[in-house]
Amino acid sequence: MKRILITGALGQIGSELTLKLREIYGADQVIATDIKKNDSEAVVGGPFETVDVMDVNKLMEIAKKYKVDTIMHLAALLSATAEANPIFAWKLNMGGLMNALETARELKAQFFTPSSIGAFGPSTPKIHTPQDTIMRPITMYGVNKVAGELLADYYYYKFGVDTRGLRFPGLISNVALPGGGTTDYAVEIYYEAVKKGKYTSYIAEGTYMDMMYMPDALRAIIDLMEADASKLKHRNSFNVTAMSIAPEDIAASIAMLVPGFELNYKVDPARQRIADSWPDSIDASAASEEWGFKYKYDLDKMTKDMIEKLRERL
Ligand code: AKB
Repeated sequence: MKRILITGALGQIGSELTLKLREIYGADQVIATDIKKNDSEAVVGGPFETVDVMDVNKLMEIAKKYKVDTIMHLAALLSATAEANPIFAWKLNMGGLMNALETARELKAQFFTPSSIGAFGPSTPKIHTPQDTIMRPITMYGVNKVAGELLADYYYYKFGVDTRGLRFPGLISNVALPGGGTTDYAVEIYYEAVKKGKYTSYIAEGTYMDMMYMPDALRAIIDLMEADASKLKHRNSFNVTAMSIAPEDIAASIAMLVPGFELNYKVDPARQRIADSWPDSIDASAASEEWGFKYKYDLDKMTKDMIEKLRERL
């Protein structure tokens, strides 16, 4: 039976991953942790502890208290916030990761942490970006992600920690809002479509980035963690994606369900610079071949679900 500790459990991925894992493995088997507490389901529906990932002693203490055998380390700054605070981003993203890896080593726990399309840079092939390719990111977030992938590989080779990871594209969800990412526009657009029937995008027309709906992202994490280790050649970190889209593609998909939906642009140069340095579309064939990655939601299927769920809630 798995006993899983999640850091950053109240973030965009964590809020849904915690509930999904509790559904599969049992509520008491999933220990949610975050730097702050709220009254969400992730806090009230099972064990929750307040933990700052920068505090390795507290992290170890909580992991030992619950005798965890799996650590899912999600606490991190996203690309735009990291770019605005690069020194702090290095400390939190790398320090937190190191502390979580050390905890996994001490407890001989399996380990997951997400990487990102942000690990690629302007010299990476932009279309169907291969699994193994040039990685020279120009953002602090990207530097953290490449270093993080290598560090997780190192913990496997040097200490035998069963580390695994995914290079996530922009994740679209209707539960917790993302914060400080470059791809956040692709979530905001749905909220504004339902609330106001229009949206002003900070990402320019014609800017393609990979995206994936949260249910597919959760399934990918679970499938990778359950995958037969002997089949994994890459471990950290697999390209995964469900669609390569630009703002106008999402707008066209929304307009089929929200007649008259209006998309305008007011480009934010800081986030546009980040988006322009990332691939247009990545190739997820290594993930499919090594552990059977597949996705269920394409753009229109995701749009239908997003609009239905947001209409019920807002
Ligand atoms: C971000 O935009 O920073 C994230 C990511 C793609 O890693 N959503």
